[in-house]
Amino acid sequence: MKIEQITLYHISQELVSPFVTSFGRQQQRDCLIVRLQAGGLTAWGECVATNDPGYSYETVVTAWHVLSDFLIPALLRQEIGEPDAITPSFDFVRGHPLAKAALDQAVWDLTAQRDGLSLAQKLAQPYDAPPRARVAVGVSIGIQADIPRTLETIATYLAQGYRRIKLKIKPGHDLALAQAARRAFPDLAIMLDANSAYHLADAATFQAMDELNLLMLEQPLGHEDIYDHSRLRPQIKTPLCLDESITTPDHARAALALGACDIINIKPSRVAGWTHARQIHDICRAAGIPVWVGGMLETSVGRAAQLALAALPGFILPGDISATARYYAADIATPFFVNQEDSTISVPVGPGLGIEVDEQRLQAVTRRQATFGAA
Ligand code: OSB
Ligand code: MG
Repeated sequence: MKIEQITLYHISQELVSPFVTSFGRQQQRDCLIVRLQAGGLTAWGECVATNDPGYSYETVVTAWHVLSDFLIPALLRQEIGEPDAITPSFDFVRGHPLAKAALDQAVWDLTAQRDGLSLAQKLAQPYDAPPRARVAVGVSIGIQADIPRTLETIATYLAQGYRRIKLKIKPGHDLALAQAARRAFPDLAIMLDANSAYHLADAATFQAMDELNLLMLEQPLGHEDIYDHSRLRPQIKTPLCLDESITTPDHARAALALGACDIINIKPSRVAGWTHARQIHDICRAAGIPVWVGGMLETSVGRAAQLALAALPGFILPGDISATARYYAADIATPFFVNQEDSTISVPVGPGLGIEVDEQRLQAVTRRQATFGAA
């Protein structure tokens, strides 16, 4: 099967409420959507790069450039067999995992559809167990104006059915917040995400959290660091999770060998796609390290593929896969809802991503569009 045509869309949507982290504030959420056409099938992928190089060095502009000038021309020439085969064909581009992941997702969608499988079934082929039908999810809460408003926001999400809460922290907005959240919600699964805002010298801040029974502390130190995390870990009781530092399966192996973490957040986009995400899942599973699926404010195009990944056996912790309406008033594809009774989302069962893209809505939010390949 050869890919006949690829369309790139730069879309822009206003978030329901601003999302604030230690690296910045997002209100207008831009990203790229890719559409592949091959053998009468249409497949979709999402590039989660943003306007600012805050979480990653990639932006919507660098991703547009790398996709249109390098990755798309390389993919258009290829015969598509199994989706893993495209990963090495992108090695000639160093880095740029968010750009690569968009095409990787679409090729996984395409090949699952071709094989008459849901993406979850396609991803689960190497394992004994079938993919989960529902996956545990939690909600990631951005930095709020103050502690009382954070507690109110937590209560709002609990009322919607979420049973795992992640709070973003930054220096000066950390210990008192975590203590207040624990006091207000004694039994809740609470975790913190620092997005690389601290240094090893801040260990005392995290030691003071030892008694709070937190689910985990995500990426406290440098976004490219592994070694200092390995030095922090024995100094604190809270399980340590890496996000930003793990952008390849090699990084995952290094982190485990160095004892740098107890848990890994696997964001398929951060690791160049679903093939690497599954490899990291396998590395962690063999080492007894739990993993969960991280998020990047995806539209339902990206959320569908996160859900399929989270259905694999090693994903034993709740993922950052909150309902679509939480970020987008109207989404570009079939929305997802949280099952209130157990804080899960049902994994799509249709072929491929198992969603319907609303092409009218897609056009309405598109800022720029380009088509590659034969008309
Ligand atoms: O660090 O996990 C993160 C969003 C944007 C960039 C980085 C992160 C996040 C989230 C949101 O925590 C997860 C989501 O709801 O998609
Ligand atoms: Mg994170």
